[in-house]
This record gives sequence, C-alpha cells and structure tokens, in this order.
Amino acid sequence: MHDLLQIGTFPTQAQALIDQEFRCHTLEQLEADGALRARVRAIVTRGNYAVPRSVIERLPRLGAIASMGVGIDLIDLAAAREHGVLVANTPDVLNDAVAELCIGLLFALLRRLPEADRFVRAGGWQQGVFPLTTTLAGKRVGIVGLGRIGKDIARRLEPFGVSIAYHGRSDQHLHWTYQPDLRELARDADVLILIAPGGEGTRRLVDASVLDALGPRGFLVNVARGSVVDEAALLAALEGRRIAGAALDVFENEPGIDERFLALDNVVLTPHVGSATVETRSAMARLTVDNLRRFFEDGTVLTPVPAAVRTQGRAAGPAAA
Ligand code: NAP
Ligand code: 8YV
Repeated sequence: MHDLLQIGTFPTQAQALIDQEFRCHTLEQLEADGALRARVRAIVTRGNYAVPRSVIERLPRLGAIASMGVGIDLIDLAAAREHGVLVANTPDVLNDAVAELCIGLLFALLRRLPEADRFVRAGGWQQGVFPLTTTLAGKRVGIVGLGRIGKDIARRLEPFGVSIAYHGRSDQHLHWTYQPDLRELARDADVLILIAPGGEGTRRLVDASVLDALGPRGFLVNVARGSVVDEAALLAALEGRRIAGAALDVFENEPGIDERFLALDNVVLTPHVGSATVETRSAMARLTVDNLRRFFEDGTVLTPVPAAVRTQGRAAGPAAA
C-alpha cells in the first residue's frame, strides 16, 4: 500500500474508499517520522482545505496532489508547478448536483420558500396571508463563469423562459449573449449567478459597484466561492435593500459565517453543499482514488488541472474548514 498525506476530513464512504487502497497519514504523523515523510509521493485532500507551499516543500518525493472537488483555489499551484507536482481535481462528475443546487436556491430565493415553510410551521397561515413573491419566467439572468457547471445551469434555466447572458474573460461564441463588462451584465440582469473559480483572479470581482448595478430589484446567487464577492459590500447592500436578496452556498470565512447574514430576511443560506449528494460525492471519491491509482501506476493522472490554469496559480489563501 502506498502512503499518502491526507489533508482534511472526508465523508465516511469516501474515506473508506481511499483506505481500501492507500495508507493515509496526517501532517503531524509525517513530522514525527522523517523516513515516512521522505517516502510520501502524493497528497489527498478536498477543495475546501489549503495545500500551502510549506507543505509541498516539506515532502521531497511529492509528485501529485489529488483533490476531491473541482475548485483548486486553495492549492498553491505555483509551488506545485515549481516542484513538478501534478494537481488532479474532479471536474464534471459534480456538474449535475451543483447546477441543481443553484436552480433550487434560485427558486428558494425568488419564491421565499424557506420563509414560507417557517410561516406555515409557526401558524402564520391562520393569522394572515404570505406576501406575494416574484416569478422566474421572463427574468434576465446573468451568469458569471460559463464553464462546465455554468453551462449546465444555463441549459437547465432555458426551459423556464428566461433570457441568458454571461460574463467571463472570453467570448465563447455561444447562443447566449456574451457581456465582457461585468457591471453591464449586472445592470441588465434581474438575477446574477456566480459560478466562476475562486482565487486571486476573481477575488472580490463582485464589489459594491457590481451590486449597485444589479440594483434594488436584482437577486444574487453565489455557488462559486465566497472570495468572489466583497462580503462587506454584499452585507451592506442587503441590509440597505440596495439589492433585493441573495442565495449563498459559499462564504468568505466558512464555516464561520458573519452573523449579520443571520438577521436578514432577504437571504437564503446553505452550508457549501453544491456537490453534497450521495451519488455525486461517491463519484468524486472514486475519481480521486482513480487519479491516485493512476499516478502510482504510471506517474500520470486521469483529470489533471490543465497547465493553462496551473500557470495562473498564485499562493493559496488561509485554510477553510
Ligand atoms: P470551469 O469549467 O473551469 O469554468 C470556470 C468558468 O469561469 C470559465 O467559463 C471561465 O471562463 C470563467 N472564469 C475564469 N476566470 C474568470 C474571471 N476572472 N472572471 C470571470 N469569469 C472567469 O469550472 P467549473 O467546473 O464550472 O467550476 C467552477 C467553480 O465552481 C469551481 O472552481 C468552484 O470554485 C465552484 N464550485 C462550487 C461548488 C459548491 O459546492 N458550491 C461545487 C463545485 C464547484 P473564461 O476562461 O472565459 O474567463
Ligand atoms: C466541495 C467544491 O466543497 O468541488 C468544489 O470545488 O466546492 C465542493 O465540491 C468539496 O471540495 C468536496 O470535497
């Protein structure tokens, strides 16, 4: 059995799958055993844990980092590249689950479903009527980051009778409208959906000016990363009703959450559960193990993070739990 450094905890089934084929060690165990540390050739981790340069440089034989998740914003890609370390993630197998959560959040936000549920449970129906909400049909949706998941979200939205535009660094020449200016996209949207990668390139991309462009009738859905939004500006916009509301699966300091969100009635909050279905998490775990197995077989991985993405890598931020 090959030895791995494991960073973070995994769901029980995923851990069992990894443990069938590999012997996992914590960083503390490796620090206590220099010979073991010198043997370790791969790290297994998840998208919400940091893999900093200091760890990469602590393992002299490190050749691969296999992350269970598609987002690699917390891995120090520059350090990995410098040391010839492959980075593998789990793209595509989670698209359905994340796109479904996004659509679910969107309806929960527009139709105020969590609040309606609380209203019924608290006996509010016997006292009065629930306020009218707003319909998705006819709305203009702007998607920030029309990649694998973004396209699946757009495809799922089409039958609801919305118009769709997107923003990214490049025009993909699709039948949806490309908008190179994010503020213009927000100005022309009733709903702004974020599903771009996190990291330095997108840090606080959605700032006060974008939120003001979205305006008091506009809704924000963030299933990307907390870092993509200026959270202080978002809280101010929500509190001041300068945007209509937000549905958020991701936060700047998760799982710590700014308590000001909890007092708001114009937000729907979920605990980073985009990919958290039994089917998807087991597919992600299988792909992670397949990547590791392949690495130990022939030094390659099945789903490497492409070189173009890896060369944009910057130092990773602090660990999220
Ligand atoms: P992907 O296929 O790489 O797509 C990313 C898209 O973002 C691309 O279309 C890219 O287009 C765009 N983009 C990159 N940099 C940008 C920038 N600076 N400004 C605007 N757009 C930019 O990735 P994916 O598989 O769809 O995943 C997207 C992200 O979703 C992940 O990185 C992760 O952070 C997040 N995610 C969240 C959950 C959750 O549980 N909530 C689950 C899975 C994934 P251009 O190259 O044209 O800019
Ligand atoms: C999870 C995610 O947080 O894939 C991602 O980028 O954000 C999620 O799927 C996680 O990494 C699952 O292990």
